[in-house]
Amino acid sequence: MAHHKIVTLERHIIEGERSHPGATGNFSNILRDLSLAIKIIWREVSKAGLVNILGATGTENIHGDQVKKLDVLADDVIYKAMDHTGHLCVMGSEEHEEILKIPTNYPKGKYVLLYDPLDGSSNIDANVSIGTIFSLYRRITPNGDGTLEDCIQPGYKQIAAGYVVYGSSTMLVYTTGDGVHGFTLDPSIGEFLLSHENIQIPKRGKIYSVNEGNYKWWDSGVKKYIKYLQEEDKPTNRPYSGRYIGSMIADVHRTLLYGGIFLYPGDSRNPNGKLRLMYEGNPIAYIMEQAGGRAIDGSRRILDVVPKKLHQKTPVFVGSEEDVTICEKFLKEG
Ligand code: P6P
Repeated sequence: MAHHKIVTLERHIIEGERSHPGATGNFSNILRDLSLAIKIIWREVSKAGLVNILGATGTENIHGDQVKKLDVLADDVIYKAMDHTGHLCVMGSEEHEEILKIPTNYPKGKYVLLYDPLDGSSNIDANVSIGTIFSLYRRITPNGDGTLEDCIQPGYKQIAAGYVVYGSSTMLVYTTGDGVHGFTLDPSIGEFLLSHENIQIPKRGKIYSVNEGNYKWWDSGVKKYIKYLQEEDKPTNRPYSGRYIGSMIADVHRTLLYGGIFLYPGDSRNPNGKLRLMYEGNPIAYIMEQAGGRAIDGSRRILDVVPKKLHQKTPVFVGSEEDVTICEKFLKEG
């Protein structure tokens, strides 16, 4: 029987680094450390349903431990897994207004990690898939403690980005600029194994993903685009299907694998929408483009937006190249 190559996340990164002459091995160490944090988060998320038995959030569980909100726990786990490694000069978390300094007693490195520890965690009580999202940048400042300037770089400066979707199986999807690769966690050995090499998003899909409850506040271009998707006259000769999970990583992951478009537009109440540029827009945009898709904020590439604030929001239109291009035309016509 032909044995499939068993490619762990670590092996894939190291083999990838060999094709990057300048690679210094730091990146494989960073992803290894991050994947440990992710496995700890996976363990907590997978027993979340048992919290009531083990103790509801904010109370003590049967072991007498304080049960933390899962997003607070995930945030803490990532920070503590990364703060001492000597690879990072600063971090930024979607859960914290300010940048997160590296403790003074630890060495500072040349990278910056931005992360959303548990996106969509409001859905966890309904057992809906949620996700962890991360972005890696090279520092701008020469040395010492990283600064806000190191954290608010445009998305095209990312050297790596990825997400984890904690669902029926737990998958880690990442890019370092050489395509997008998916790994599935084998819980029996606690390893992420390569399961989706070089993911390419279909050039056009048949699914659109948006919260239609915001319809009345959308710009006319968005309204006309969604109405267009619901008409017959397309190559598929049938309307698109609507699929909205309301957990961005789950909606983005389905869009990446099946094609179509995920959109969170700005509207008359929130011109920049709800999703955050640094923590959601940029990492997802990098992955979508690396998979042959597109990612715009309505008028330009998300990766070209020059950030002004760490938590600024951005409209998001991401997915199959042809779908985003058609959407862009409707947005431009208004
Ligand atoms: P709405 C989850 O709370 C989240 O941040 C994303 O994961 C998700 O895409 C979005 O908000 C859903 O927002 O307004 O449609 O409920």
